Formats: sequence, structure tokens, C-alpha cells
Amino acid sequence: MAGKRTFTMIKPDAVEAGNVGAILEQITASGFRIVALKMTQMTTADAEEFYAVHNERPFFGELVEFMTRGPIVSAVLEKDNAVEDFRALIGATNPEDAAEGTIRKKYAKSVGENAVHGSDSDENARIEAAFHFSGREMF
Ligand code: IDP
Repeated sequence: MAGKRTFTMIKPDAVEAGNVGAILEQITASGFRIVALKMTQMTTADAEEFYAVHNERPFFGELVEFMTRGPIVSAVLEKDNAVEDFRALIGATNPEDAAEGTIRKKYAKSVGENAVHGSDSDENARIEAAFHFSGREMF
């Protein structure tokens, strides 16, 4: 059965551009309930661990640099079929390929600076939420 929770980050590009409010509004208007929320800045070690699955990829250094250059807003979201529905809401990794109206189509600048993260499985949603939030910060 599909899980009810997913994890997201509003990435440094979207925070810098002042799009936090608009993105959270689109998320909640799309039926997701925010059950955890905070602004933080990842350290290099944080970003290297969070994105460890990509550490052999040519863009890894660029990705770590980008994700640590300023604050992010991280959140845990609740909805039936949360992971799949949230991936649909954010759109394809590359905003050029993202569907009209998706968050990445509206707010992302490039395949690297693509405004938001969304977990790609229920297991990763649990791991990523626990990476960013303690039990006392999730409701
Ligand atoms: P996803 O975020 O849509 O799941 P992944 O392939 O898991 O996409 O990539 C993780 C993140 O790495 C992307 O969201 C993006 O920020 C960055 N990234 C992916 N591909 C590239 C690339 O070709 N160049 C630069 N950054 C990339």
C-alpha cells in the first residue's frame, strides 16, 4: 500500500528568489498537509550524506555546492499516495521537461537548480524525514 507521507526541501535557488510562500501555498492547495516544517542550512557533510546515492555522478560536486550555499526549507507532507502525487506536483527533474503548472516548471531555473526536492519512494521518504527532523518535530 502506498504511504501517506513524503519529504520535501525548497532548495536554495527558490528560497533566494522569494518563492517559499508561493510554493508552500501550491503544496497545501494540492491537498498536502504540512506535518513538519523548518528553515535550515545544510553543511557540506549533510549534503554529501543526503545525496550519497549520487556521489559517483559528474554533477555531485556542483550539487553539494548548490545545496549548501544558502538556507533551505524542509517539510514532511501528508496525503494519500504522498510520494507519487508529490512527484507529479513538482514535475520532471529538468524544468524543460516538466509539465505546465508543476512547481519545477514555474520556479526552477535548470536541471541542477530545480527549486524543490521530493522523495522517490516511501522508504526514502522515511529516511529523508528522519535525516532532517527529530521525532518531536514531526506531528
Ligand atoms: P530528482 O530530484 O528529480 O529525484 P535526481 O536524478 O535524483 O532527481 O537528482 C537529484 C538532484 O541532483 C536533482 O534534483 C538536481 O538538483 C541534481 N541533478 C540531477 N541531474 C543533474 C545534472 O545533470 N546536472 C546538475 N544537477 C543535476
